[in-house]
Amino acid sequence: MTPSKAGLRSALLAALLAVAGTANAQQTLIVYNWNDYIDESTLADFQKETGLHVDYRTFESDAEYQKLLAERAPMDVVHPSVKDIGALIEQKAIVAINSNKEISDFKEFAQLVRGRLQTQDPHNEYAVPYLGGAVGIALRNDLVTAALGDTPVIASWDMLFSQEYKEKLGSCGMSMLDAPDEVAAIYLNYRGAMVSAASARTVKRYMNRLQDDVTGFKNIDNAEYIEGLAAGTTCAAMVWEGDAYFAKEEGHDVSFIQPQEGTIFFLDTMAVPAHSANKDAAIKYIQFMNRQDIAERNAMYTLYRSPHQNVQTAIEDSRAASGFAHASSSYKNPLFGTPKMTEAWKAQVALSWDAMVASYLAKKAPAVASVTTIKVEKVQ
Ligand code: N2P
Repeated sequence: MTPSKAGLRSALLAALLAVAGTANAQQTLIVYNWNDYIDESTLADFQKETGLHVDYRTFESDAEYQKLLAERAPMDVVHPSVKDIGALIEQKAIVAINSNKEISDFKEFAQLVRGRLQTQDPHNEYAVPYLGGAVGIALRNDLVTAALGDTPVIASWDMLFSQEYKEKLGSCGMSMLDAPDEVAAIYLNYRGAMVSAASARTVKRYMNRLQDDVTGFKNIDNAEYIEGLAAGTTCAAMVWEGDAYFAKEEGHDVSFIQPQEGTIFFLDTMAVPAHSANKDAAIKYIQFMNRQDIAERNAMYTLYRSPHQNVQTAIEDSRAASGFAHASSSYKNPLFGTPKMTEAWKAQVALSWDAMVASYLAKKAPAVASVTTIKVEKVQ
């Protein structure tokens, strides 16, 4: 049977679409970022300005993106923690993108950010800072006040790890980050160890203690606390600060504490995996996200800290005027970075972490049937 004209036309159209589809596919950039860590309007603007389509995906932990990188999952931009950049360079998992300083230069960044970058990427060639902040404790005030009675809220990790506080707060939902390097550094420091000088044996000893301390916690997780604080199923959680401020801004009775014993200043970056099929487009993306107006929008929206000194200063000034209180007004002590970890340190943390999680899961009481959680949507 001879094909009809209409049939020919639709075959032609299908062929044209297929070609267009291929062209589009080549222009699609796959970006992996942390959950709840962007103002999505910046993605829309990037697409509008460049015509490049972004396939935006999220991960929730270091382990997750490291696995994706190791498996060479299709990916053009990744947002690794700065503490891992040295290792990623050594493994040749990421490529130099900023040798000519066309994307960023040290001088635009806050001093603490420069220090963190320099220990991992001495010439600012491989990783461009994205957002950062403090690790601390988020409290759901109404629940905590009820559970504590006369016991005061204190700016201390004791709120999560001392017997006294755990006995009171355990029943309203406690949570710890699933971030082995950050938690290990914070916990060792809190318990009085010299974090950077700790031997593998010391790490092991402290991590065993942590194993006891997290017994009874509701979650070791990086996303559920966001929903839990909003829904009132979590009352005290170790958090990345922006998530706590965001819950507060959304109208939930949540506050953020930066513990006096000291805590981690974390910093996330943007980098291009060596196996990216789309490196030029990836560089355009990083350049765009590092632009100061875009960096400011992301910091304002997510309530994390911009690495750009002048952006952060402007944001803090406008927040001070509006009464928004950051735990600390700037990049001040007691914030410290995750130490430049030796292989032995890292290996022991990883080993102890797995043992701790296994024991935690084994001891964890079966989940309460049908707890309702509310999805926190970041609406502009
Ligand atoms: C926000 C994620 C913060 C990133 N939910 C911590 N590295």
